[in-house]
Amino acid sequence: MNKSINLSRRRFFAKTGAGLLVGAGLPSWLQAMEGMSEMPKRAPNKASPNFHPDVEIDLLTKPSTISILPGQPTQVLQYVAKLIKGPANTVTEIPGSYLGPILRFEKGQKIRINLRSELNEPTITHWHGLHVPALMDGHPLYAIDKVQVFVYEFEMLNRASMSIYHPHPHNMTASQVYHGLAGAILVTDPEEQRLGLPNGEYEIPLVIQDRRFDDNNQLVYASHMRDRMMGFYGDRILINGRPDFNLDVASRAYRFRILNGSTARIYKLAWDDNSPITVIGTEGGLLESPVHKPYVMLAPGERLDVWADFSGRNVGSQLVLRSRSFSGVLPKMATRMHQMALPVGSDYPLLTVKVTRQVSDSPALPNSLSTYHHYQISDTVNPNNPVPIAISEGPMSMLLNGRPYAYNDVLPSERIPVNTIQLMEIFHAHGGSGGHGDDKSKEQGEGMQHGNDKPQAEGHKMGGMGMMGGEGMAGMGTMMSMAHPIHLHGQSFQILSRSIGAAESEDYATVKDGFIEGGFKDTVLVMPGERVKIIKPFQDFKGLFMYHCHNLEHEDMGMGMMRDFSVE
Ligand SMILES: [Cu+2]
Repeated sequence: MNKSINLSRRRFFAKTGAGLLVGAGLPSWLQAMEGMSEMPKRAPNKASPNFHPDVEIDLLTKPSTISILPGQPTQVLQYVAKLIKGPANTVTEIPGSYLGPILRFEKGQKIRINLRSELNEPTITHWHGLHVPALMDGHPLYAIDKVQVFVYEFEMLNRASMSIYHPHPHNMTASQVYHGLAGAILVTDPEEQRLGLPNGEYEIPLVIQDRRFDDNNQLVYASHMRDRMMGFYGDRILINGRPDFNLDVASRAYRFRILNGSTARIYKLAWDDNSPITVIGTEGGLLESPVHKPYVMLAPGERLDVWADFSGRNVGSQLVLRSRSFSGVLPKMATRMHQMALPVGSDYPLLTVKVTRQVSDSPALPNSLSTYHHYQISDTVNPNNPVPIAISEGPMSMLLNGRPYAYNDVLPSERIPVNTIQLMEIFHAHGGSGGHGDDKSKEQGEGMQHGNDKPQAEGHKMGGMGMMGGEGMAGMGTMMSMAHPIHLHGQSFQILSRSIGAAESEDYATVKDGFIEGGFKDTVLVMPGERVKIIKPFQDFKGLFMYHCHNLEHEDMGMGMMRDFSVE
């Protein structure tokens, strides 16, 4: 087993209530998870002499300090980029931010990125949203140690869209992202350029994160069992790495490229004057035409392309982007037990826009943005047999398809023939809506029973005995059930349908008008009791492509909501 991973897990367990379990002997399911987290090591990829890049970047990941709050500077981890070759606008620093620089690429560019680590623990960078070969995807298998260099070489196949770069080492993603390692990628293409959307100073990336600081301005991270179970929640909102974010604008239209870079917090974006939010794109790029929403949900890993028009507003006027109130995304049991400083689903401000300049000219919102194929069931190779992504939730582990992450532990349903388009279904295997129990989930349940089936079975038994009191197994599902932003690596997908059980419909009503359905996505928020059918292409590249919960505390820290698809 990789020693540093093992140590960091031990340290984590020692810091939390789970530390007690070590003394008592680990329960067998946890032992299984410990043993199964072993990840073989691969030599870092080197530059290929046959690859002739249009763009080359040196990307360094290192410990750093930066002033965030008044007083003492904050220790962070940071990406630093240096452009070696390519257009000058490829790398744009965000002044005063721990976030990595904005990386701008064009469709069709050949890109080389030399990632060098100065971290004291393994790391590897994943290009969340980009369609790249498995070797270039930042799989934890390729994690590098201090002073090692991993060379990425790929062609930009994505259409115009916003993606993210962030670390993806096994069990350390959440902590590295939390401490600062993340940045935005903006890809452009001729279809987007023809639209004449606001650009330059009128196109503003907005990365929303929540953080917690101690009295010395240092970042405080997960230390309690509930942080693993529910995800970690800060008590301060940072935009682009800055607290109390104000944006001075001219009285004209802007393009806001919004990314939820929080590890767990879900937002319900709305303007404080109740004017609609105009969405022109999602993770996979532009929609066919703009949609106007009273509010928009944004879960970790999701992005939004927003048209924000301040024309007609007077100099001195202000508009606040808020997160409005909603319910149902956290386990009812946990919210009953624990009061948060900045409760998830409460109403709070995110950023303030101030009109400081009058201008006479503003671009008009195009009626038509983009054309693309809408996937039909008939496009898929498995119209009657969707690939399952079953979410199971217990107090000690949350799993996908009944199993924690393990390298080379691919279920039959996780083997995907290359160059196919697949129907997939994400659902809660336990609890939540009982009304939809079809043969599919039963089959999946049985599928989990062969091989190492202990994690789920015993995890649930423990919960039933220890934490549930009189509510027992039956109440357990709904009490533990929470929302999960499920992210699939590789190509973007389209949402075919969403359905919700009657028991959850009241909570669902507080979020349902905020989902954008029409476009390409790579992360989808799955509410308790919800079933989401998606259609996803697996084209061009064979190899391991991960799927996982983008609640990063669920993805690692022992919760185990991460698996591989093997495209073969
Ligand atoms: Cu999750």
